[in-house]
Amino acid sequence: MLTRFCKIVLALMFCSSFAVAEASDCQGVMTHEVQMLNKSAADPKIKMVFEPSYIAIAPGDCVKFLPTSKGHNAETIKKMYPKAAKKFKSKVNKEFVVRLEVEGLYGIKCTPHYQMGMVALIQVGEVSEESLSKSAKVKHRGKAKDRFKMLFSALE
Ligand SMILES: [Cu+2]
Repeated sequence: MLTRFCKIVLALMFCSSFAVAEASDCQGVMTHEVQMLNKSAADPKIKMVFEPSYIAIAPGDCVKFLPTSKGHNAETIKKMYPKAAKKFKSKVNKEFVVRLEVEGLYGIKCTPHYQMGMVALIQVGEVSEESLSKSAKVKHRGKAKDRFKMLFSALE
């Protein structure tokens, strides 16, 4: 029989193995790189940007966010990722890899620069008309509004 102490230790081991699972899950898996930039390489007039800011990937692929410029991170936006998927939030200035297994559309923001329009869309597998229009209806503030309008208009 397990003592209470053993059960707690087991629980901790279980949890910590989950916490590191994301990065190691991506070894040998198709990985798509997204740069986090102060200035767009394609158009220097565009500041604070994920590049590319839209990618379509297969379920189970990984996305690697690269801190090419300083001061950025990547975080899922509320109501803009599939219900069965896990939200995530990376640390500022750190490279971050995440495996996206649940099909659907993921809205991503840089936490410090959301208002400045630093947002991205990741499409995983097929996205239904319904979930596309639901995601497009989410309200945004500042420049995020215009950037999402552009991103969604390219999808429709
Ligand atoms: Cu940023």
